[in-house]
Amino acid sequence: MDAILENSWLQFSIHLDNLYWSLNWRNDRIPGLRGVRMGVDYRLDGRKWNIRAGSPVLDLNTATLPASPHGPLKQARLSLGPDANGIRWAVTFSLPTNLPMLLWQFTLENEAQSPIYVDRLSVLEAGAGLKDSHLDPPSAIGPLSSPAFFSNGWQSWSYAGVYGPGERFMSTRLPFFRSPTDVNAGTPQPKERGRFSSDFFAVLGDRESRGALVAGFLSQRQHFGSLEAVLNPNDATLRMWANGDGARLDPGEKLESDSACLCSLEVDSPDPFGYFVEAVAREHGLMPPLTELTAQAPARSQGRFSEPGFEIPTGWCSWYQYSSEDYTGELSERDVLKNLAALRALQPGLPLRTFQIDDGFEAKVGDWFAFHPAFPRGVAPLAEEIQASGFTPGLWLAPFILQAGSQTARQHPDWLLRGRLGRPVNAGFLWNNFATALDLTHPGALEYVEKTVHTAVHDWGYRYLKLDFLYAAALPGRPRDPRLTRAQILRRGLEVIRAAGEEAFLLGCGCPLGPAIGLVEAMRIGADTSRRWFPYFRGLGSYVHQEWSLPSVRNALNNAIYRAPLHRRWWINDPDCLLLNPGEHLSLEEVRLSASLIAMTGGSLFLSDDLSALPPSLLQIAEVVTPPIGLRPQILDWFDTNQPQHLRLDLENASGSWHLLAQINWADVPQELPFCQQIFGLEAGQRYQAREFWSGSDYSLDGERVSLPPIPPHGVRLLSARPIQPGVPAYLGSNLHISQGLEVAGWEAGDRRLTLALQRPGQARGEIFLRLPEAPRVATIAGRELDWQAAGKESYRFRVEFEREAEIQIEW
Ligand code: 9PG
Repeated sequence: MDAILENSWLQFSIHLDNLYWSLNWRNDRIPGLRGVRMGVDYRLDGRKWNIRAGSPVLDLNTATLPASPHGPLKQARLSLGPDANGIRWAVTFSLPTNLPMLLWQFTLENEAQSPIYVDRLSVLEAGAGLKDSHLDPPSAIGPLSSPAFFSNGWQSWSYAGVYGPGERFMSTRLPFFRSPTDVNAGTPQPKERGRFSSDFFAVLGDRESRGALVAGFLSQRQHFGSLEAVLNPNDATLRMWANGDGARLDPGEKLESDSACLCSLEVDSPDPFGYFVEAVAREHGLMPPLTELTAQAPARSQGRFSEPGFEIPTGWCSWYQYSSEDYTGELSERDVLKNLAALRALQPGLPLRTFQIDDGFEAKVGDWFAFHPAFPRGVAPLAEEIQASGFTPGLWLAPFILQAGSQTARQHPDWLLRGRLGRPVNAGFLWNNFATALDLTHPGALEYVEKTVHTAVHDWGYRYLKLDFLYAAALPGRPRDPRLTRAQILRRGLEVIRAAGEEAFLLGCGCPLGPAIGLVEAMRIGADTSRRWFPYFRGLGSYVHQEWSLPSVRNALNNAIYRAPLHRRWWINDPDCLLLNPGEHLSLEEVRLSASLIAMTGGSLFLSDDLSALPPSLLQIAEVVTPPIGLRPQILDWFDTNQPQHLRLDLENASGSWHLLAQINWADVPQELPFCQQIFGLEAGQRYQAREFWSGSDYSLDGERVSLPPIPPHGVRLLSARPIQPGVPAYLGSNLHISQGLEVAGWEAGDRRLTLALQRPGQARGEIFLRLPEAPRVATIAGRELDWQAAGKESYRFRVEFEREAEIQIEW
């Protein structure tokens, strides 16, 4: 007996003989899956069991069910078992009527006499590589003539990027140092070419047909999900499972998995991840449920983090100026006060809101109620001073991890998460020793976390918390409550923090992504930055250049690009700080690239230089990226390379609509990257006037390939491209804001005249460029005469100086 569910995108069928299912897309560019297998691995009385089939019974409900976050659903429920031990297993497939995706969920019921230990829920096994059993019919994915795989790393710092068939997975060459921090213990780190893994979700698709699939989970409340793919042309294999972590399922108990999801993805769509990422947001109540009505016209702007009033965080963070090469803090109260005074003196020109004290104030990581000698008064008085200076007080905490030798570890050995041999787990080689972690299933440990956060928010007065090293709650071990998975333990820990700091703004860092969704306002989505392009580690030189989770500008920017689709849907993305002062190892070009990409990917904007010693030329870079643009860009070549070169952001205001186009040179040598408007998906028939932000050069684009100067190593070409019409005035850009147009607060073009208003914080001074049909007869700013010069064909440069806001009148 076969069963079929279908909607206008896909057709899903289950075959009960041999138990497998298939998925076909009406759009034949999207890879289909045939012969998909599933299974459950568990242990009972020390023996391993694997359920793959067993007298399946199907209960089909093709009538549409009401209310779900994803709109109306059709469902098919498959019940299996009980197996020889009395373990029942069921899978519910749900097909949303209005979405190009299939969802399915496992339940497992223990009807045996003894507890079982769940190792793996295999929600999907597909492709030609499933050679481990006789499969009839054989399984297949595709066709995928030119396969590629997008991999998402486990936690904030872990690498995200795209691979092609002959490539190698970016795994660490320093597993001793990096594995505990960056890698999910349940996700393989393949070594051979063409084999890749991912956490939570991944994309498998075809670079030729431009069609792909997102495979992933809608949440990570119950389990950490892992994926593994093997890519060979026309022969791909995909596995996806939920890690049971060996959690105990007692007799009479039942577990329910997170929903697995397969979703179609159009590689060249302006928002390829939209359907999947928004489904995840809806699953967590961060976007309103889909209804018949909203399904017709998906309201892109809806959702908690895209409300017009939701402000993108900006501020200053102490870490990158006051830390050493081996990542230990070297901060003192004096440094804090000096920078506070400096930031205050920079008002109102540099309106950053949050002043965040990072690692270094505490006696030891884990001992939050004792302070480093450089902070003799503790941190409560500083919060007061920060507040009095007009900023939101921000504080770093690492509530789940314990530094070697901390008082907390010594006084409460029962709070520590321990491994099989009873020794405290290794939470990473940090602060020149092995750190360890709290066992959050111990009520005392959880209470300590609660007290730490409550104290920081309510007693000390910090309303912005950077919560770091959160992966420590999800390390493999033997928790005191063996019934909980690592994902459940982490999520419960975060729920306790959320409740203790209810009114605070929470930033997750070093955090496995899934379990934090809906519990934090912002999330670090990449490795730390540093004042270096390449990662640096204990003098190992270029041996560590392929470490993608170590601190470096390149590493931080890579993830800011690849994880841009999450921004304003799951949280506000935090790309880490913008370091302005190049120091000895960065170039000005690298600083400009950082500023450009941080601005274009829309996340938080934090500085971390010594603000009392910033030269005006560098300060100006901070000014032009403030306020943040806040939007998500398109990454045009995201699936074609592991170093995307082309970003596009479409902007619009009273002055009209324009495009911000970034072209990145990741190479270590200058490159003449070809430029034409088609690369960026701009209309070939439309003329544009473009202005490069950092050089101020302008170019006119008419659909032909233009030859532009080479881009320096690790540099960027950042163009604003305005469509132009003959005889119509246009705003061409400025050096006032990196968007080259968001500084325009009003625009009214009349007969031979133009009125525009500019808006910038503080004292603004710079140049704007206008396209006018004729040279100005009259030009004034706030009633005073305005200086201008011809700057090319029909283009004019105006030197402007004003405070906060000014009106400009031009007549010709
Ligand atoms: C404070 C810092 C900053 C930074 C965080 C985090 O050795 N390590 O593996 C390691 C990784 C990250 C790290 C420090 C050490 O940085 O991302 O912004 O807050 O902690 O200690």
